[in-house]
Amino acid sequence: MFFQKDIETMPREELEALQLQKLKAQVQYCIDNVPFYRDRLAKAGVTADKIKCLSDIQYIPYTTKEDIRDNYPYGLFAVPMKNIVRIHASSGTTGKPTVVGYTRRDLDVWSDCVARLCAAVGVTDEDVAQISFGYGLFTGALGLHYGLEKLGCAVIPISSGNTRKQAMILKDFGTTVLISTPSYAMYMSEVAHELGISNDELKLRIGLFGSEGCTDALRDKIEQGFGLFSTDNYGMSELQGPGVSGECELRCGLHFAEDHFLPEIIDSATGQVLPRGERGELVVTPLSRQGFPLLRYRTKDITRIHYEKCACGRTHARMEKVQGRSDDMLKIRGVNVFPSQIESVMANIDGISPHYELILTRKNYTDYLEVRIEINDERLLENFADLDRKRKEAVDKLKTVLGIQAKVTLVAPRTIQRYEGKARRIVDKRGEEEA
Ligand code: DLL
Repeated sequence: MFFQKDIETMPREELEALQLQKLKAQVQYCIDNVPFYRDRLAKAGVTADKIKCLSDIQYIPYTTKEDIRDNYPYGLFAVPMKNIVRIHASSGTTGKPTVVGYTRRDLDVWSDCVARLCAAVGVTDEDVAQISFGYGLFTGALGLHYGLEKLGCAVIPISSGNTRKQAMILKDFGTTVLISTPSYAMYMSEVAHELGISNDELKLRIGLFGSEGCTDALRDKIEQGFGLFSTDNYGMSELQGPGVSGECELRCGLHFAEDHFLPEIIDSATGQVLPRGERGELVVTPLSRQGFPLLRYRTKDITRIHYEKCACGRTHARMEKVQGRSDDMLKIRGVNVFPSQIESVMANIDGISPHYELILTRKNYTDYLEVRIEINDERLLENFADLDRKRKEAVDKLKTVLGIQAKVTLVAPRTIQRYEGKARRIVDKRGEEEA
């Protein structure tokens, strides 16, 4: 099913002509309204007139998360605050979030993109959609919310957490579409069954999952657990949130909303654009942004793009499921966590060494983080009260910076392995439960 069929099935030639026209306009818009881009593009010698074909985008410098951070909080906004009607944010590498502003038109485009990916997997105005993403600065919940409303669904804004209540609502409200991370969906299905709720009592038919990766094994388990059709959608707050790309019913890649986003794949080490079909880092230029325009944003997500027309009729390019990241960002319970954030928290606690290990596990399809870190002075081990005070301090500080609860284990000096090359500080055991 289509939400905007003319656009979604537009012949590629027309689509690329539209992209070119929008790209030129966006470059001019950035020069006119964002001092950062005015300087950057002037230094690079780029003007809108110099962009004659889509591949001329290569002359535009990349924008990175650091650029956004350097302009914290509103330095890259292109409109006065009176035209901003919504602000979202995502966690950054230093604990300062990256802040994103939307005009009314940005929200409208956003909800169109989301409505498209929902319609593409068969969601209609007859559906009852339970949104089990956390409402807040995170873009997942409100992004899906407005897209589903635009499609005419009955939206249940339950937010995340309180899983027993989620299960009860699934059953009592006749939820047909579930929106969450895949791991939370899996957990919810187990809780529902523990409560004696069988799939026959549920009306669930579609799962719209995203914000973190989902292996085929987990997807199969969710489908069996809930008896629904599980689909994947991708996005990131800097680019708007969800709605950047999503699977259609054929599940053979995630279609970009290519009239609003121009994707490229680059070699993350050299910054070179890679030929079509090769795997590398995804770079995206939003083409319709008013509040917070970005040119060639480096997502750090690794994927590949296919340009052949899909059997569903859509002409918009498809990206493969995200295969990893070129940086060390971790997604823990849907929250972005950088090991460097943990490092900087620990560096500010007296008596704690810089040697640490992050252990990620998954139980009941929920992620857990344990930070094992050495103390500097063995004598601390003899004083339980002091040791425990330090541990609590670390837990509290991590909670403030990361927004999630972590277990902290303080260990004796020189007990954490040392590496001669690149330290392998992350022990990710989350795949083990799924196997
Ligand atoms: O996770 C936006 C979103 C919300 C997408 C709800 C889909 C559904 P951030 O919190 O900024 O935004 O995190 C963005 O999450 O760079 C990827 O590494 C990862 N990610 C998002 N969707 C997927 C997915 C939202 N479908 C970061 N598969 C991105 C794998 C995903 N990873």
